[in-house]
Amino acid sequence: MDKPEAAEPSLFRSLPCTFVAGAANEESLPHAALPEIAFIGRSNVGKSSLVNALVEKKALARTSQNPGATKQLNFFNLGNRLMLVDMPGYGFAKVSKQQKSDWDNLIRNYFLGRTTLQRALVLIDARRGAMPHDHEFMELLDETAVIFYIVLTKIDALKPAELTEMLQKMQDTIKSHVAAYPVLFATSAEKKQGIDLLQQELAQFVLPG
Ligand SMILES: Nc1nc2c(ncn2[C@@H]2O[C@H](COP(=O)(O)OP(=O)(O)OP(=O)(O)O)[C@@H](O)[C@H]2O)c(=O)[nH]1
Ligand SMILES: [Mg+2]
Repeated sequence: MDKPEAAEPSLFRSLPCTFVAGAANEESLPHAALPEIAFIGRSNVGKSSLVNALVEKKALARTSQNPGATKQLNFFNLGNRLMLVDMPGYGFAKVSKQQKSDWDNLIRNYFLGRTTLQRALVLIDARRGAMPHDHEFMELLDETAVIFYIVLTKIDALKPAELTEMLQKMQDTIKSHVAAYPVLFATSAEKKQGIDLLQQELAQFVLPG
């Protein structure tokens, strides 16, 4: 019998992925040409690690154990067929108030105006759950009608019972946001858990080759 078609995740593995632009302000955003997926969440939640895990390249996006690693909107071009946008974190980054509010404004304006944006991924640390700042951003996505996935990160750090409890909590969060897609993703970039399901979901936005 013939083997079934290779599943979609191989797309992410096989396509080259390169850093194409870093934007610290609206003027330096690259031309909006490809479908885009944006990664947002608190500082240190694991955005850059998830980008690397999805495209299966270890050190494409810079990660750090110190919050505030990503300092601009970083655009990664996947085979000229999809753009992944790794964003600075909100929350407790050790940066000035001015810097935080500049990043918040840049991110807000991006969500308001980016015509090629297909989905946002709102990353939530599975050990902590959604914090006030997460809810603020999810409300912004509700208002701007940007459909978002809630993606739990670092699930390797939880015991099974803790994960079950957090998944339940997140189902309630999904229900409270009109723009939240009704399927929850639970991932570990470190242990490569849940990455294939997310790859499959995002494959629908990759332009045909
Ligand atoms: N245990 C565990 N740690 C993780 C996982 N993903 C990321 N981390 C760790 O979390 C820390 C922050 O990861 P980053 O990917 O840099 O986080 P970020 O959200 O991009 O952070 P900023 O750019 O500062 O906003 C690093 O020390 C990672 O090694 C995971 O799946 N499991
Ligand atoms: Mg980062």
